[in-house]
Amino acid sequence: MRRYRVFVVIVAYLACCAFITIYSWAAKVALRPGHVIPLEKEPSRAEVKRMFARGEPDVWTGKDLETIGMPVGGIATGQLYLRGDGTLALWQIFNKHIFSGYGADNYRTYRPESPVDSGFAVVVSQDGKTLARPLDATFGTVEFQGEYPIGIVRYSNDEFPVKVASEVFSPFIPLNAKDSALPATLFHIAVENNSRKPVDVAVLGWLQNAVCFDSAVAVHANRRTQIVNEKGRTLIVHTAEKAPIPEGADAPREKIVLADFEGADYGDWKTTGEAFGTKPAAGTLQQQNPVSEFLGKGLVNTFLGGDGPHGTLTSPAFEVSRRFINFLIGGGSQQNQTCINLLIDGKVVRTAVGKDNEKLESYFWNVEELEGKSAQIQIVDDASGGWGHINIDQIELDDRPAKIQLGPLDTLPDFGSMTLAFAEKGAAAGAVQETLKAVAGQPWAEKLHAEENTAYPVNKNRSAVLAAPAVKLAAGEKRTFTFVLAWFFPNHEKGHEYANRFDGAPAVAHYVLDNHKRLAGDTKKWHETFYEDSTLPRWLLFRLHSTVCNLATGTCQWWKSGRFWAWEGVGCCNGTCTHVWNYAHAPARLFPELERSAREMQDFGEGYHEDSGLVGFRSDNNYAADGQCGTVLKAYREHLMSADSAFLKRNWPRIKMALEFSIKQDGNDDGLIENSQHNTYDINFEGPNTFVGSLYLAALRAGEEMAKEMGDAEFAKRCRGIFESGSKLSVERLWDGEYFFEVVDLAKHPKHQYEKGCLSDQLFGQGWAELLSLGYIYPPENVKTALESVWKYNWAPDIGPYNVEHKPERWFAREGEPGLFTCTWPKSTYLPDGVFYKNEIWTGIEYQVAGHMVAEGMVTEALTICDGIQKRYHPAKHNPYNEIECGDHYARALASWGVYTNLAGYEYHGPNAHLGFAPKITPEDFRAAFTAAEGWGSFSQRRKRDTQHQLIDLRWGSLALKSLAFEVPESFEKVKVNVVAGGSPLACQHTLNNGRLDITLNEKLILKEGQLLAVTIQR
Ligand SMILES: [Ca+2]
Ligand SMILES: [Ca+2]
Ligand SMILES: [Ca+2]
Repeated sequence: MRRYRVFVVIVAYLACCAFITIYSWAAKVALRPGHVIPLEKEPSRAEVKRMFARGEPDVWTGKDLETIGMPVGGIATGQLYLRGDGTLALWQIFNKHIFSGYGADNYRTYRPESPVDSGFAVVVSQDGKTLARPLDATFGTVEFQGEYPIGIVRYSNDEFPVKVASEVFSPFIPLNAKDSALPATLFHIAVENNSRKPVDVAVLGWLQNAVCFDSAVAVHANRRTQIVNEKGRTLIVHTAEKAPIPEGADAPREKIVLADFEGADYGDWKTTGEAFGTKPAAGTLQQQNPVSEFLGKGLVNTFLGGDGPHGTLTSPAFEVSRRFINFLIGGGSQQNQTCINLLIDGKVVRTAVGKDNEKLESYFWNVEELEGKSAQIQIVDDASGGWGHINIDQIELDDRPAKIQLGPLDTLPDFGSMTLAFAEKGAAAGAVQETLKAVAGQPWAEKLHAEENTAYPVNKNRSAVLAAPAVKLAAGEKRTFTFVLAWFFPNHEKGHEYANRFDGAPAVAHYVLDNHKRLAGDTKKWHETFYEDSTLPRWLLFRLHSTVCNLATGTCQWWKSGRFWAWEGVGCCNGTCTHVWNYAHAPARLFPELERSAREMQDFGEGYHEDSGLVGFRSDNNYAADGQCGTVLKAYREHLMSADSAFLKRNWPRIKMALEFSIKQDGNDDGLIENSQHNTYDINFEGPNTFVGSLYLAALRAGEEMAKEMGDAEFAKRCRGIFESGSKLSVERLWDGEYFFEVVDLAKHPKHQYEKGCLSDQLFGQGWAELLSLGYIYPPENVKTALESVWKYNWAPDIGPYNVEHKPERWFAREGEPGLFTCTWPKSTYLPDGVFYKNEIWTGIEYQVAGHMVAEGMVTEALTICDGIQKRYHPAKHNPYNEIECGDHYARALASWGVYTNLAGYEYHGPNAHLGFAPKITPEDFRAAFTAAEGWGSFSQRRKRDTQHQLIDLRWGSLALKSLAFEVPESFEKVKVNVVAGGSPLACQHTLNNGRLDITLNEKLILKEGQLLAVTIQR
């Protein structure tokens, strides 16, 4: 909220009138043939009405349920999905690096898989008959409603006397990162007697022991399952433990060498493709790093002709006649692509991959349960990129496992514990057995075990079950059963923050239940404040908050050291990349402590270069121009979201040096960076441009503000001077009348530039400046016109025609769907070798642009862009919670929060205890949640002809306030201001300038949870 425009959207759907003005002249522009994006594309009146209407939450049923996978684990504790039918899926909680892909394959329609068996069933007895149904798609009618973080699945069936609503979530409390990062999921299973007669109801819950999930095939160990009664609760506790190597009476038989690859050819093994050639390799191949630790003189090595070729090598059938299959393995680490498989009846029953290392290492499969079967070994090279090959040697059948370097059992990444806890005392084992007997024959019940303490070989999958004791429900009566699923896998390479606080899954479950009222209560309070208690369109709230779930996926980690670390997308592109995270605003506003840790421990810690001020963009030695400037902006944002100036004081010298690094790139202090600028499009811009340039100018403004606060007047002045020059020169040299372009010598730099193109991100830094209340960095009229041009030239209601002309590298939108292109050349020659990803649609850029549009009053356009994302991610097509770019759950999508805060015209300076709002949508009646450094709550505003009422309702934590700012209509030329907190009037001063009302309280106020601050402005 920086300035106050004459034009304010008063009645939502009147906004579409604005289009008429914008587009009356549009048809006059001469467009390049091939730029097949319509200039006229205002949404219909009905569409506008729908988008602006408050609406109801989406409820999905039927086929739509299949794509849904809503993250329901704690932040940075792995990735556990709640599927549309209420079952759990994915289960990526075992510290394995799961690479979700570079994007090309991610955007597809599929049902998330569940490799771990778990579930709930409701068992009812009525009139001497026992009926049971599992809580899944087979129940009958199933409805899913999921507004992150809370998923609700409703089950009903006319043939079944009870209906069920299952509420599933992990505690999620803004500003309380630790309680939002619990490796646990809560289930509130509400069962209601739908019939006219009493009914006895029991709820069963089960969970497979998946400890040693990946290593089970390669370790000699036992899994153990116990049913534990403690603290008035019953828990299934799954662990694993060492097992003795079978010896003595059961003497090991002589080993059988299946293949040593010492022959002149592959013998009776059969090859396909080119990768294996006609004979084993003699060692290292051409252009390959040294291959070592194979046996004898030959091995399988598919680097024949480099990584490019594919192929398979398959053994003849053999009998599995020993307990283990031992072999040596090296090469690539890609699942299913650079692997060795054990096939039975042609189906893969064991698989192993290399570690992106040429050295061969011992590995083994435990195949005890397969003894006597006929099997084949198949070696696969189905990869062409880096590490697209596999090395194998010395395959043996043996009764002893090879000595491998997996390390002791309790250090394995997937070693730990899992639990399913019932919040009360469960039924006794005997009673559970009786229930199981009563439901025998149902497929889900067949595999369940109710033994109280049992150990079994680690490669056996067993599911244990517990039961809530049967209770009688009268007709219409309802009862809620509370369960907690918890996991504890501390052996992540960098450790888990959660492991600092707990010693096992049972401890996590007990913590959740000991604090159940507060954890569930605060989570629901946030959900209610954000979704229910708001005037914003419900679909929009869904969309803007859905991306926050990325924090609870494989994209994010919170290390034992306290450092927040992230990929770009799940398992893809490491190092909390500064330029991708440049877009992510949600974590900073919801969990500022996580972002502060990334600044201090990475950007100004491990990735910081003391000598130069360079911030390695993946915590390395490499410079990204946008990431470097963005780091300064993030530092200022983290300061604004702090309760005091301690963060800024600690980091200021390094923040200043980081900015000076960018000033050095500028070279002559004129405010334009002209040299080579590596950036988020994975290329370098080679001339002045406003993508990096606006970030640079915004960083200078942030530097100026921080320098002033730190009493460094000289540096503040220097920043100001460079900023003013850069702002002026950008307009002089980079403005084409409609938008900002790049000045570059294409003869010298023919590739990767955008030159006269219209880049959607051309005002990225201006959008940042808006979010940090830094004001205009270019003249307002240029900013508005450029944003309108981005809409005009880059927004396509149907991306099809343009993508037929100009194919994208990756499709993140399909024909018929809307989207905002990264870059187009509406008026000049298309650059086929221009900036990478030019023809792609990235939700992160769309949110970035939409957020900025909101700030500029282009609310209809902004909502249309967000609605486009909502349409593309409808569950009929895609998982609505998984916005994809380079990998699943891509971090850039966290830009959505910028749209949200701009809709409220939110401005905040924690250390100054300043809070302001200027709603950009329905300012006459506005209500929305907000967060501050130490508290969050609800802001509402009501505007009438002569009065404007503001209410700040603090729902959680505390809020220090010394000054406030609001926007009033132009007609309010002189006002009276009345501030009341906790029922008492507060003395204050105010100033009114151009519709901006600044209020300064005489005394600093600390608003406490549950307290209200009311401001009445009287004209
Ligand atoms: Ca060999
Ligand atoms: Ca290959
Ligand atoms: Ca310069």
